[in-house]
Amino acid sequence: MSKLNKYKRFTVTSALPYANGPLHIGHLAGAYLPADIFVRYLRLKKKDVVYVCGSDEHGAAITIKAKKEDTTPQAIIDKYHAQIKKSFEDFGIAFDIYHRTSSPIHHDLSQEFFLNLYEKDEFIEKFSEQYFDEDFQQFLADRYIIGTCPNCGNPNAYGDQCENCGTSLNPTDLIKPISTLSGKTPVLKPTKHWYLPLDKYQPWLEKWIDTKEGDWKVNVFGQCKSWLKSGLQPRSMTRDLDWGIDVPLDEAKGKKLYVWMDAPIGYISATKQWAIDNGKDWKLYWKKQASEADESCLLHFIGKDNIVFHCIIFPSILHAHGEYILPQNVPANEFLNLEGDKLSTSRNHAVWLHEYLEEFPGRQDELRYVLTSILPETSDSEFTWKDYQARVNNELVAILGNYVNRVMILMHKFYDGKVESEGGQIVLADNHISNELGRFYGELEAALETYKFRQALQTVMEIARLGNRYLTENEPWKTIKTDPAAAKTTLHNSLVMIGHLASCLQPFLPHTVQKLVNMLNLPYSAIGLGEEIAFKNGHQLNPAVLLFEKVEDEAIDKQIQKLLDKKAATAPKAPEVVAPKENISYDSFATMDIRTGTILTAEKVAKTKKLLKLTIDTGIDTRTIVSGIAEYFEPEAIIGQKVTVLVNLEPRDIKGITSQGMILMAENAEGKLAFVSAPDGMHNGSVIR
Ligand code: B3M
Ligand code: ZN
Repeated sequence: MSKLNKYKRFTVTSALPYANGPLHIGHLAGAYLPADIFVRYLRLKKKDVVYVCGSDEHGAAITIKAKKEDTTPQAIIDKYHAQIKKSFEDFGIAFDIYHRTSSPIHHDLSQEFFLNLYEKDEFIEKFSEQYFDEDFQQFLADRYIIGTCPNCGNPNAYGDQCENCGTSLNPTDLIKPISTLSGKTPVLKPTKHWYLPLDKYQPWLEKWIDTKEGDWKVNVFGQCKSWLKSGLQPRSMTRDLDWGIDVPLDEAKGKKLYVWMDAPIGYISATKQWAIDNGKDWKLYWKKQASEADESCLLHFIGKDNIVFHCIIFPSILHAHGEYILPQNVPANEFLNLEGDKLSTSRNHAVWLHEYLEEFPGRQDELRYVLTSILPETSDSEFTWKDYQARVNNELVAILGNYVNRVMILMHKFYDGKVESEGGQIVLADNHISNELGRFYGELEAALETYKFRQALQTVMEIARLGNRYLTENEPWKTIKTDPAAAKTTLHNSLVMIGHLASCLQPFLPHTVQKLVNMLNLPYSAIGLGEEIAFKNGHQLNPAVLLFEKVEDEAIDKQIQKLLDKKAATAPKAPEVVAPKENISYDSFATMDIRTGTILTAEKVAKTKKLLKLTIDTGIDTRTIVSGIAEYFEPEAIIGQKVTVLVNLEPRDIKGITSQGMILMAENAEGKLAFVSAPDGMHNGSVIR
């Protein structure tokens, strides 16, 4: 505990997942598994730690999902909160509390924060033009609007953030904004909102972020510096939405808090609830104390798309409030990919945690091991099922499981599983092993404390490798006949090493450690971190059980096939195409006179559903054409539309109107119609041939 040693108390958070869908391995690798490992380590170091999380139940992510599933936001959050909570429990993420932001305690605290800043006059109140969807009569905040990111050119940036480059945005920053409700270009309408003056906090933020240089991961620090460099803008903390926490002001009736204003406060409200449930004082974990030495070490584990909110916006809110501590570190991870492609909820390209737990019962630690081995700590990384199989079979089974199994089997074979030690208890009697273990512990702690969990796990595996080598070199199955005392020493030393393995594996593979202590016939509490287990004379070991089983090709092929099936099911279908007509001569084609034109007027033909009466400028003349497109186009919407016209079609009488020609339309297999129009710059009357 080098740098972290000065803290006696830790407040650890993992990003609150939106309760709008199940968890997948990308979530685990981003914000949960690293935090869980770290927290388990802190607990082993006997630190006072609270580890909080919960469901993020507000914002457009929830209401959009409700609309999609044709249900209420409440039904969505209830369903997914329960599912997510259970998956975390079954997988073994050791939160002290998994709370939810729909709880009254959270609503109260969020409003309290807002009012605190409001009363200090921190917010800028301003009327501004905001995008509004006229079809849906709704202002378009956050995920209700997409467009091109002005920073990186991503065409699917949201109104509050581009997930590609992480930049936080305002809807009016988007190039070519489109409403996700109607698919149309929204209009601007004035509305009042309360803005957090990030520009005012910028000098303070700069100073604070600079103190983190060399301490924070380079990706996190670098992103912060680049946002600061481009200059921060005030950011609205309120929204025109009907789902969320009410803005606690009379004049803001019907408005809600921005979800990123309330969600991080969820960490605090979760801690409050935990404190109530456990007779603790939540303030010790969140508020500034009389002396800095008494303050808690606040750590936010997140994925890289949440950096701006945890490093710029939430710290600004905490700073403006004044009574709260700031994050000591924000060890954000990059993204995990799957089988060569981005993980995607909408395309169903994911390994869902609840499905894994069902299909691989009792194999949580296999997934924990593989994900820890490939955590996207410094750059994006990739999960493949073949790699999962290889790591389980070649590392967990062949190295770790095999070592433990060999020692346990021999202990039972030679001594009926009983420790017989003249000295009263086993003492590790091998200098080389002692030195190596000392080195491993040093490396392990250094890696864990700098959030290098991949490296930390590899160090633990070094102990198993060392054990295997030691057994192979000393061959107790041979020396048992030639030098029984030497065989016993070898096996006793090996047993001590298994104790160390159990100790070091605790942050990583808790279910496996449970199996190990059962086999060793010890209580879980008997194994501290780095403390040697003193096996007493006469101690009886339990029968050997296999720690891991081989993953067969069949199981892996099934998973790969499942992903392929999902891909096929969500891939856009090839459009149906109408069968071709018989050939015609060039001459019959050449008889058609097709021109470009423009619709000048359009009106419905009375007492018909399908017909529009159009006046067309054909370049040759202005004429009337009756067209059967009224079900697809509003008359007002097509005035000025460029069209192509078959001008020498015999005039026809339709509903008492003489129609002089025909407008050409493209029609797809679903009957969708579109105008066929010449490119800009073609004057009316241009010939099409
Ligand atoms: N729910 C975004 C996400 O799931 C958001 C995190 C909140 S953390 C306070 O990526
Ligand atoms: Zn971008």
